[in-house]
Amino acid sequence: MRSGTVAVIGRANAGKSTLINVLVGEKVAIVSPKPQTTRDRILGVLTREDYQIVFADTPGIYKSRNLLTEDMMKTTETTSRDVDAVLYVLDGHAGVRKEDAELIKKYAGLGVPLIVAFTKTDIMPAENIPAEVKFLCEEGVEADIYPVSARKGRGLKKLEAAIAAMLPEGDKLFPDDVVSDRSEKFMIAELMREKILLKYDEEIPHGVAVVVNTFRRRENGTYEVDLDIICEKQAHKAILIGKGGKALKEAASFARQDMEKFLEAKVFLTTYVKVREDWRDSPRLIKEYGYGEE
Ligand SMILES: Nc1nc2c(ncn2[C@@H]2O[C@H](COP(=O)(O)OP(=O)(O)OP(=O)(O)O)[C@@H](O)[C@H]2O)c(=O)[nH]1
Ligand SMILES: [Mg+2]
Repeated sequence: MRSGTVAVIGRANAGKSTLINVLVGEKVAIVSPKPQTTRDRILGVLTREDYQIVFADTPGIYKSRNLLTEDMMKTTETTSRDVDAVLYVLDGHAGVRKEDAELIKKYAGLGVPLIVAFTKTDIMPAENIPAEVKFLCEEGVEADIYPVSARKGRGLKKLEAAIAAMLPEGDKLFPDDVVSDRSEKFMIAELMREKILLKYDEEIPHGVAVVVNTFRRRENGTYEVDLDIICEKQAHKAILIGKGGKALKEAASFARQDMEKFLEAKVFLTTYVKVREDWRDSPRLIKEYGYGEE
């Protein structure tokens, strides 16, 4: 039996969480087209007959602009130092940059094995792949590179086998039926945040935190969920709610549908929008909303 933890690292929006979700076979982390979707370290567990891979999803590498993003970068750094292997995710569609080569070399120097997943190959010309790989080699990258498409499910078997081969011999870290280290309540808050990332532009979702106040399973099997959507400015609150409450109603309805799928039960969702000026620069509020290092 092989088992161990693999830090999944790469630039923001590279496709890390998407890749983990397809490898694990269940949604353990939210995904969006905007950078900085993942804010916490989230474990996703893949158990097979002869190995168990514990993926540690991390916030994408991004220039930090406030205390929250600074904390997110710290999470990524500490996660990369406490694992058995590193999977560096490259966005093939966005193209490989010198910065990627530098980052790969940096993480390869940490003393644990590292491989590279070159993802989103479904939305780039296949003939460009060799040139990108050549560029990385010329920049001094020695790691093995696996082209994959999380969306089309291409190249995943080979990647999975290569990841498993990097792990040490050892007992499973999690029971067979566990896919994530996060609670249902955490996923509920994240699903709400995912819909906000998808529905609103630029600064609005990045300044949003979701806090679940009530998460209760009623006797008849339905769930009562009551949450706060916290934003940074009065103007953002108005945009979040929209004319006659229409925007929020739509976002909440999308979120509720996903919550119902996730919990396999009917959900009664109530949402409130609150303003907390500059919470992303308040150590106290960042902690209160559940971000930053444990
Ligand atoms: N076409 C295509 N799109 C992909 C693939 N993988 C991810 N995406 C898209 O890329 C975007 C970013 O995906 P995420 O998984 O959220 O990326 P991430 O690296 O976790 O991003 P952060 O958490 O912000 O660092 C989303 O719109 C995904 O749907 C892929 O294999 N093919
Ligand atoms: Mg992510």
